[in-house]
Amino acid sequence: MAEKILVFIPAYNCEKQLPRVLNQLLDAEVQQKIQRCIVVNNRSTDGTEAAVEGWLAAHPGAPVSLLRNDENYGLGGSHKVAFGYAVAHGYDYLVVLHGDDQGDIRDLLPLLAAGTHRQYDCCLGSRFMRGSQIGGYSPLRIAGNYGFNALFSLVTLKKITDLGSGLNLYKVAALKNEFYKKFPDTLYFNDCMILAQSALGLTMHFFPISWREEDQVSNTKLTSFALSLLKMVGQYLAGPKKFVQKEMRAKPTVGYTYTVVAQNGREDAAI
Ligand SMILES: Nc1nc2c(ncn2[C@@H]2O[C@H](COP(=O)(O)OP(=O)(O)O)[C@@H](O)[C@H]2O)c(=O)[nH]1
Ligand SMILES: [Mg+2]
Repeated sequence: MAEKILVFIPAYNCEKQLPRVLNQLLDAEVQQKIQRCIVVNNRSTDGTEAAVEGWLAAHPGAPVSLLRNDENYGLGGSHKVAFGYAVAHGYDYLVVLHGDDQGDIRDLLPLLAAGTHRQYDCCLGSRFMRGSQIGGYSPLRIAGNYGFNALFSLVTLKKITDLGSGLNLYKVAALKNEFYKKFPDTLYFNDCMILAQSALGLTMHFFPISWREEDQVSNTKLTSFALSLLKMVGQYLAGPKKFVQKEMRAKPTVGYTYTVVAQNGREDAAI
């Protein structure tokens, strides 16, 4: 059987951008590659769900599901929901595409066409490598990212060119043992994944993406983010294997449960 690819869109208060992100899936080549998309609404307080439902009604043939987290689990917690969903439904690969329309899923197409995704445990979109395009970031933010990429490269002894963009692909087989369960539910989840994947010997491949910040609101507070990253690096250096086992959540959640709010097509239907 052909490989099954699931797209996961984490969404929190992005009613304006989400229909544009879903429109990206209408690209003929993208449709050929993916089987389903789940939008994971992390209990948005704006019209995010109505925006998705409107889009679903306008595109009845599109295999898109709208899930709502039973509690606010943060961005990391939403990843845990999606990882669990991908395992439970037998997908081979999971693509993460942020719901606030900063990236372009078509940046993945060359990689999928070449079959590169089969060679690594994850393929991570990079905003800061040869071939990447970045718009709307301040020079300070760009410099900070390069600095942290260098620091993470040094401690992992691997060339890391992005700590957490909004376009990534994971091999589902590598997620089955839930090694990520105790990682932070916050925006630092991806950063933690990189250190953990390094400690566990999982392979990572970076590919260039285009990324823009136009009408999006970033929730990343740069100073506290930087401090949290430094703390995380310290914990990693104290013992990479112990780091992976550590409880890193402020409030451990057991189930990461969700409700399916709306769904087009059968769960196992191909596009
Ligand atoms: N800030 C925030 N974003 C969330 C949450 N749950 C899901 N997301 C999604 O996570 C993505 C990244 O968040 P964002 O604030 O844009 O961070 P940034 O783009 O890295 O500065 C967006 O697609 C959000 O819609 C959450 O609880 N808080
Ligand atoms: Mg964003």
